[in-house]
Amino acid sequence: MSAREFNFDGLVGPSHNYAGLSFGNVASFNNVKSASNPKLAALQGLAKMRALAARGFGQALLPPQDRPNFRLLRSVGFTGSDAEVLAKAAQESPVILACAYSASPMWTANAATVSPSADSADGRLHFTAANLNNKLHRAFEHAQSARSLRAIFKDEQHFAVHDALPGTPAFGDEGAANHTRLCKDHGSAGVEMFVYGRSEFDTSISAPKKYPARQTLEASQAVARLHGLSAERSVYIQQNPDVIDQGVFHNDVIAVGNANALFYHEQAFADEAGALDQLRRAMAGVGADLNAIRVDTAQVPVADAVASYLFNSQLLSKDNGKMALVIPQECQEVASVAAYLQGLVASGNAIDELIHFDLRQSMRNGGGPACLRLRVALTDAEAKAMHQGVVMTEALYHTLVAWVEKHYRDRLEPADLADPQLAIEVHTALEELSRILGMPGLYDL
Ligand code: SUG
Repeated sequence: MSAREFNFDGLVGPSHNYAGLSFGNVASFNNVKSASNPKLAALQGLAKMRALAARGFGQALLPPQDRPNFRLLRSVGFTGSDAEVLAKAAQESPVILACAYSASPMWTANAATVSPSADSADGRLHFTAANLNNKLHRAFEHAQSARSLRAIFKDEQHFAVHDALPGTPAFGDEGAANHTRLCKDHGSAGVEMFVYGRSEFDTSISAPKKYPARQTLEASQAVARLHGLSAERSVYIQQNPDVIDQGVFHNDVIAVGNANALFYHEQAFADEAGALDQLRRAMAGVGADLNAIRVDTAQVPVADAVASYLFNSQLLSKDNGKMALVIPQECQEVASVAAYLQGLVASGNAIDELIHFDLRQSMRNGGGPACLRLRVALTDAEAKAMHQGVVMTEALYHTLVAWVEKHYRDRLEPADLADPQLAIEVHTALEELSRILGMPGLYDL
């Protein structure tokens, strides 16, 4: 069966801010408490969606989440009216208030892990919402992620949306950021590659020393079970703990795959040769040859990969049989990366085009092009069965730009999170958005 990949980009919410909440994510830490521009952030994201849709790539969006998360604030003892809850949280624990206001749902690569119907035992497309339990500010996203996915993919004949795994350290799950599907083409059975940072129970597996490993082997295995994946076509690979300690908090900061190509840094995996060998053997079973595009440390040091987000790019299949690499503007500004990319497109390998975007507002929180999107390969029947209101078109783009212009501020400082008016603005904007997208009841307001 033929299938087409859709990228579901996170629409940036009206309270996009920099709170320095992600220990281990260098950009988030470096930009702590600087002023953000929610309007510009949303427009930058929309520009990417529009441009890729105009090029003919499958493009849709996932809506922002409701902010602040009053349920979180009330569950930890802040009481009273909404305004009182905000005032008390701002006074007693600004960091918890920032968690309740986190911008992080915009990085939809972390919303869920996705297995297309060609890979699953029951022939349905499966999603498991990611529990993101490593960070307080992300640990509550899964409820709305599952709700949004169920609203879009509600036809149970085609789709299954699983709730998040138990929210304990043993099942730390960060979704598609640590999952790559390699295949001959999107419609036929593929190999699902799960990259984990540590194991809860296997003490022979080394863990990073400085920064947390967010994804466990046990979580990856549980997702594969829920999705009904075959053992021969599921590959588990350990991320190199040393690169986690250098700021590679997800595998999608050091590797990206598409179709039969894996574009990766030589230091990405704990055992590079073993990883490639496992992938080659599994891919032979689906009639695909691995095209391993390796970037050496001598060409691009890990620090430059982290600074530029070279690997947090999107690899998109084009009609000419080649692939485009969608990169953030920062890749042109880091000398080693810019030089490497010039050679890459000239090399005659699978990647023959670079498409770059200004995503600085997202990048300053450690989110590049690949963080901003959740990949979903859909057959024609599935593409018809999903909710159509989220598919990016010129008309939707213009409607959303007008909506952003109307509701978003162009400057948000940490102190603004205490402003009760901001919460009201966000609610008003999201109520209107659910009407624009044709998704009544999207939010549990
Ligand atoms: O989880 N940043 C996100 C960035 C996620 C990037 N996603 C992928 N690599 N797929 C994170 O670290 C920062 C929020 C703040 O500090 O305000 C944040 O959550």
